[in-house]
Amino acid sequence: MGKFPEGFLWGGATAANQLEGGYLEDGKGLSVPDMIKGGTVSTPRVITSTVHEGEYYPSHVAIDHYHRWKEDIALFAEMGFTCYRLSINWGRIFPNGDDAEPNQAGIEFYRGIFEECRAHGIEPLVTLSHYELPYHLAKEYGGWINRKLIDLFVRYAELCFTEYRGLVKLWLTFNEINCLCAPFGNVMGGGILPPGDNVPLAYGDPHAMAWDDPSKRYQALHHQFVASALAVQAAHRIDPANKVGCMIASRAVYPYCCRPEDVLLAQDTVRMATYYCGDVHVRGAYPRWAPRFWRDHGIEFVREPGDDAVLAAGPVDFFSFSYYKSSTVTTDPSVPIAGGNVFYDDAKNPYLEVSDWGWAIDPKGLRWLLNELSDRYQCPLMVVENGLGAADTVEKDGSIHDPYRIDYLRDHIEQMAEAIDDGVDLMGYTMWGPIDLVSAGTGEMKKRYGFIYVDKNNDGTGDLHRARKDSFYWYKKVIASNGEELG
Ligand code: BGP
Repeated sequence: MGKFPEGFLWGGATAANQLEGGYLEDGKGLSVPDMIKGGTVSTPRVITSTVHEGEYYPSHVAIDHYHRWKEDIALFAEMGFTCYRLSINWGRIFPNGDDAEPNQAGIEFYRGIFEECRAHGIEPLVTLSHYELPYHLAKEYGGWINRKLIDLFVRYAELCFTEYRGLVKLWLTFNEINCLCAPFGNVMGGGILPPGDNVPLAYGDPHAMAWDDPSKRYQALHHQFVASALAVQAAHRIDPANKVGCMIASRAVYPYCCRPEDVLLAQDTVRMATYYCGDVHVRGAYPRWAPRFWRDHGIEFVREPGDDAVLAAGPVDFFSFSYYKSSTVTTDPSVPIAGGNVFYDDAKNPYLEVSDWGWAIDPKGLRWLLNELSDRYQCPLMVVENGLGAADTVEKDGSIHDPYRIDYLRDHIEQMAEAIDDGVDLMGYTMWGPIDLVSAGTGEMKKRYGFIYVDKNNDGTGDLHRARKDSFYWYKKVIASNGEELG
């Protein structure tokens, strides 16, 4: 097994809308996730057109990090984090997205967090857009379908680069930008709203799919690519020490069997899962197979003259991605489809266990993916999300034993070490959700990723106190030994 290099970044990742709460405090405007309610598998998430009084919206209080961030960062520091990935909620900085002046209280809130991180020797890694579009931009502009959002985003990004110059050097533009390649990306990724009230968002739900228009999604995605490339250039201009990465939801993709049809489908799937967006971000151009993909799927969108030059001029400095699971694909309809909250019509892989939410657990897939990305992009890579969503039990004495989480993370860290030995240039690892937070996919609290337990339930009850799980002490040792003691 390889060794992790000196200075390897170890930590965890969160997103503002999933942990902060304080959804209208100190001048913040409504964001798209603030309109999403529900949060159990039996009451799936829906988006409403107004906030329904008295109903439970998970982001409104979330885990109240807005008032407890010092305590939370101190716990991250206690584990020895050298890096903390978090997002800035755009609506704290520009409450409506198009305001003439920024909201000073929002700017100061994040400054406090970054200073606190630095005081603990933690390098902040900041996502500018993690499913957090100001609701006004979704409602009045149509979300990212509207080209005006490019300028509004770049203005917001420039303000962040200027305000936090010297405090933040590592940036990501759009979280999991490739979620716009699939219908469920409409709302969270693109701010493209459905008509009506109480509209389901669950993957596969016929109502959720009925209003989907792929051309609109790919238009929105194109605007994000242009905005990202402009932001990369601005970041470098404002502070040459800035490094900006892309962030792509990635998975290993396997053919179910060696039938050439399955192999071709796997190739097609990984292209659309990862390379479509990766190529634009890293190589600065759409891949050569994109025009055929657009034609075959009836996708039409506007690329203005000059856009290609902008993309070419704004390649990212590093490639970051989330990795939770692998996908197995087949053209054979008789092969059983995997169940659970999986987002894709994956075949059931007979060689892999799945999480309680149906995600295929596949550490070796991470090594495969790291090698593929390294060969293709030849740039530094970073795993900025990885983890196991699981229900935890609090014992009578308050302890929380989570060996399943330790096993999952250990197995993935081991495979990262193998990939480093394979020659992969890996910068760091921020596992997802070091502290329990709201699930992006289901809105649940029960789907916990954290080393730190938060007393909050799916219905919003709980006193929000924090508690260290067994995995907390385990990760502390991992970091202290720079990945040697995985015990
Ligand atoms: C990614 C998102 C995160 C996060 C994670 C886990 O897609 O970037 O925001 O939540 O997945 O997913 P879930 O919360 O659905 O378990």
